[in-house]
Amino acid sequence: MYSQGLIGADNSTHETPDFLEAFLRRIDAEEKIEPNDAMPEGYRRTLVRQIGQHAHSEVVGMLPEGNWITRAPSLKRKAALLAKVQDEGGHGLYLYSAAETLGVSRAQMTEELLSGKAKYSSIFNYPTLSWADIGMIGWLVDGAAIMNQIPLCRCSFGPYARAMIRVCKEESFHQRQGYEIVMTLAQGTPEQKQMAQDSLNRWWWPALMMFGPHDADSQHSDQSMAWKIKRFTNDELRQKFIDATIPQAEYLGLTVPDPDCKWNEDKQGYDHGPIDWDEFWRVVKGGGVMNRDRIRARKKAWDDGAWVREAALAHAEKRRVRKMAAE
Ligand code: BYC
Repeated sequence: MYSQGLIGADNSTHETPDFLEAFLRRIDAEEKIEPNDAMPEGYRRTLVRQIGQHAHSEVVGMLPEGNWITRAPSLKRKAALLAKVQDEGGHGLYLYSAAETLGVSRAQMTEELLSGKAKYSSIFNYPTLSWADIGMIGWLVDGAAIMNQIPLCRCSFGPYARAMIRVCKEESFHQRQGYEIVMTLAQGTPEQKQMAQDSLNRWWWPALMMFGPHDADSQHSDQSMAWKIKRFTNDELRQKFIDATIPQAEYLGLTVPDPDCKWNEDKQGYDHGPIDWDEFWRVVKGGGVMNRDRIRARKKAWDDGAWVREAALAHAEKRRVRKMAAE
């Protein structure tokens, strides 16, 4: 379908109606847009915002799980958790690189994160209070991330879509290791099962919030769908996640903390109770339990890493000068 009427016309001189129409024709023909292609400024800005926030989420997401590396209950669990946290760091790097192809530097993106201008996923502002939370993050948080990211493998912007293919493969392993941790607890002693249930009670609603506001309140969805950056709306993905996850909870013998969650024969999916959007916006705007800690940790990491960046630049400069002298 030709998605007329949703083009983000900008004041840029090259954004003539002919240019914008030709751009949308490429999108509608499922052509990938590459970094050096001409693109509307709004398309570029939307991608920088989303990919940058996605990268920040991966890196900030290392913190709640990193908190448990020294306290993992066995060597096997520690090794798997270490590898998972390292994978998340790698995802952040692919994503920062994808955003850099759009003309924004990693330093700029980091500055926006540290100043509070750029967001990161609300989910990482909740604390990890027990070992069960590590299982719950893998099962629910990576599960929600996969539901959101599989369609991003078909995003119209080539570098983002390609980065997502590898990310999704790794997230799928993360989801399974999380589910296995929760299964072990759910099949363990009554205290272990209770620990898993308590953790599910705390993480269920924040996991549903990861998909973003209801469609009616989503500022960017219509335009992002027209540009094929997003392929499904926030509510569509949230529904798919609920439908996939409730049978998994039933298999574990755990119950989601939502008395209104029931199978609806007519829609062939589960209904759910109201989401506390006041809590969501409070957390997104910095009022969650862990917001300050997370930003403080990222600022410390950035400041502590200054000497590495300086040394790498000095080394690159030295090589450049030597190469020039040799030519
Ligand atoms: N948290 O118009 P909307 C992971 C913001 S990490 C915070 O619907 P859009 C993992 C939104 O940014 C997975 N903010 O926006 C890592 C916008 O504000 P701005 C992270 C949120 O962009 C470690 C405003 O609300 N995944 O996998 O069309 C361990 C209005 O929203 C949230 C991604 O980042 C939120 N939950 O849709 C384990 C996926 N939701 O920007 C796992 C890529 C909304 O105007 N991102 N906002 O200031 C996306 O798919 C989309 O950006 C979203 C939001 C679906 C999140």
